[in-house]
Amino acid sequence: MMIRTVKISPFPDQKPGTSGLRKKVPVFQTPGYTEAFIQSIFDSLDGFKGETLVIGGDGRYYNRHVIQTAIRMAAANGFGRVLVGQGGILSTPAASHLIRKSGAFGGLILSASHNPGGPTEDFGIKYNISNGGPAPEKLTDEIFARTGEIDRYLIAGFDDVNLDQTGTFEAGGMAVEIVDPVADYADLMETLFDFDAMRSLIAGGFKVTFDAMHAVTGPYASEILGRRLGVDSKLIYNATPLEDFGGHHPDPNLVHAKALFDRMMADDAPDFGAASDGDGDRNLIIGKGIFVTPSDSLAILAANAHLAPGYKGGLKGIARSMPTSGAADRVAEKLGVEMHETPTGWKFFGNLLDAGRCTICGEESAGTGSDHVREKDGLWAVLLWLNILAVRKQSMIDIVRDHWAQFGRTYYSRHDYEAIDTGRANQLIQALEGGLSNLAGRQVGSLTTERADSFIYHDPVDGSVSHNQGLRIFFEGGSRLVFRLSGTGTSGATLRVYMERHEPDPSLQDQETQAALAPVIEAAETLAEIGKWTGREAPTVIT
Ligand code: VG1
Ligand code: CO
Repeated sequence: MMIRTVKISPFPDQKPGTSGLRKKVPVFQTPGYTEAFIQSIFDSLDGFKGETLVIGGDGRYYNRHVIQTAIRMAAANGFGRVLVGQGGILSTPAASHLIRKSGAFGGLILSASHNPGGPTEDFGIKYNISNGGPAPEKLTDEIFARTGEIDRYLIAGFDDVNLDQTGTFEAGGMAVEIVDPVADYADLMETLFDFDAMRSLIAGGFKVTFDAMHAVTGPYASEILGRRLGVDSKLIYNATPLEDFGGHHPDPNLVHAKALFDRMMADDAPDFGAASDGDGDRNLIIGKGIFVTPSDSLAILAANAHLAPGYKGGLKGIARSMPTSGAADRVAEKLGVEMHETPTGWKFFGNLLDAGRCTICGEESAGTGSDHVREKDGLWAVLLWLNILAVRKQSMIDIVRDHWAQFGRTYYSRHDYEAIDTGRANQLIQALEGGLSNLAGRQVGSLTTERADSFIYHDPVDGSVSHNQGLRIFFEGGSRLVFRLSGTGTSGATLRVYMERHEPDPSLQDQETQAALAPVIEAAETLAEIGKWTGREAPTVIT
């Protein structure tokens, strides 16, 4: 086999963010850029000679090109086998499952998730380790250090492989297996959930709709919801993956999945609606006439998970990212199981899941998952909801209201200020952080601050410590405000402001969210002077 060693100079901007390296496509197209990052990953790993690497992506523009590059580089670097999703497609949770099931050394997931796709839009590369989960921070730090000194990459000289035909062949001395991206994952779902019960629910007239947003979950939803569960194919929208997601943001929130939201609020709405994101790890859940916040969804799923066969033995614990609301904490308390609060990003859940310290995890950004894989999993959340609905035989709205009556309602919202000036965003955070230590006891409108800090995470499994994971301000009475800068954006900075307030009284649980949170929203402006620093009068996205 011909292996070329190509000389390159380091690129200074290859620091992995919350979930891998994300840049605009033209940046990845800079000669040597993609190769430098992939080689830096390989150079940071030990002992993969002859081992298996899983490769797949969310189907966005540039996916096929980078897959070919990654296959040639895997061969040149000495991997023994690559498993590649047919057509270059693997949802993030399916890739996680495939890594675990095949005993692979690791995997490359090519995705910029919920970010838009196309020739001038976003692309991303992420490395997952042998447990199927995102590389932990220690490894992403090593990869970044390596990108600063790299001077060559290795690539084999064979032609493009045919990604569209399943089968096994040899290329450059390495086995290349093109696999069905859906089948194994769909089978895994059948081991966790009661498909008979869900089929009867749907056959009995319970209407389910799903919006795949022209992203990777289309084929998964068509197989699992359509063929295996009997959901009417006309109710599975945008099921064909497109390289530019049809020009939309494949972000399942109330702004970008507004069409689904509107359908679910109509008089003749289906009973259950859901959507997923670019790479299939996020979920949006909407019942007829009721939007369920991701934080509430995590809590309700955790409280009812035992109704599904895969979780009938109960939960070992629950984990949530710090900005996620405290709704799940109340469930953990009632169940008498461990509750963990981690920094933003799924990579922080891996240790807890591997150590058996939690079963279900979630993030406020529409990510929920369990120990069945080591990624968040959009369709998994949809199926757990459907399994619970099939057993409880109640409407979504009744299940949600019951939950609030029992545990209280946690009003929750996130305000995003996208593409703001990076320098100003950093100044805002610095100014706010500088004042945190003097904040206790201050009157802010109708609220009084209780304490404030910059969140530090101590991983209870490997003892690692992660600093600067978001600024938290707690108010008397239990309201909370969190500020952090996004680690997934590709233009300027994005400020995220997270607000929550707990309301135990059932007679006060029917308020409009922004109105219920008004004092906390005002406090955010007073304390952080968002308008002054960002020059914006209002958030770009409210979820
Ligand atoms: C965002 C979310 C975070 C999520 C991450 C990756 O990160 O807030 O909860 O884990 O995206 O999700 P940030 O740093 O922009 O806030 V996905 O679906 O991109 O893999
Ligand atoms: Co995603």
